[in-house]
Amino acid sequence: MKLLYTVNSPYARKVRIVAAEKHIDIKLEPVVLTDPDCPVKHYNPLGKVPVLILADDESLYDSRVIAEYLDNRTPLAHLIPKDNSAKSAVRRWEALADGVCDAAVAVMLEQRKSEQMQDPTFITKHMDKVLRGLRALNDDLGQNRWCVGDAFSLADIAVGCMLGYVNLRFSNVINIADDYPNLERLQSNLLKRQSFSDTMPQPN
Ligand SMILES: N[C@@H](CCC(=O)N[C@@H](CS)C(=O)NCC(=O)O)C(=O)O
Repeated sequence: MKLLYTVNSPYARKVRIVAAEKHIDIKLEPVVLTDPDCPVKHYNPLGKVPVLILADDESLYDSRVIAEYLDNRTPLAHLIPKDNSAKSAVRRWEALADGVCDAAVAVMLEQRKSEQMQDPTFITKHMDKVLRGLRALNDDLGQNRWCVGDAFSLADIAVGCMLGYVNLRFSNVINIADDYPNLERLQSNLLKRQSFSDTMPQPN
């Protein structure tokens, strides 16, 4: 199996962490999405990473589909619970964490435009989603060690990848440690895991 990814994609990081936690060997192939020969569009019509290419050259996307596929590939250390309520809870945490990433990516892309081309209303609308999402995740976590129940799960991985991305792109305007202390505590627990420290975003 081969994963097409970019190093700072929070969605691709989620998949890389799931594979590492499940001890599943995947060949990692970094791609440049703007490269005219980039293979991603061939495997995913949406042109987005991550894409997992299977042995028969079939492909899987997006990150949620790939994470579930990998989780079911081995019985070891399930990251998505079997119990229906716990499973929905994990998926909801993941949906919110991914949604914060979607909004953060939208702000980042808008801010990369020349100043005259930027739409301040668009930026405010999407930054509000980021801030509301962080607040809800911080409050829902409370003093708990993990997002759902008393076990590490895909919910923690999704939230951790979102925090890594927010720190990477918005540490000048969002202070996780001061404003979201429960998420900061979760993040420092997560960073003790090799799967997280091996996949840290790289400022570019
Ligand atoms: N919902 C998708 C989101 C994937 C996504 O937006 N990836 C970004 C990189 S962070 C991308 O490939 N963007 C390129 C594009 O939109 O053309 C997932 O979970 O995999």
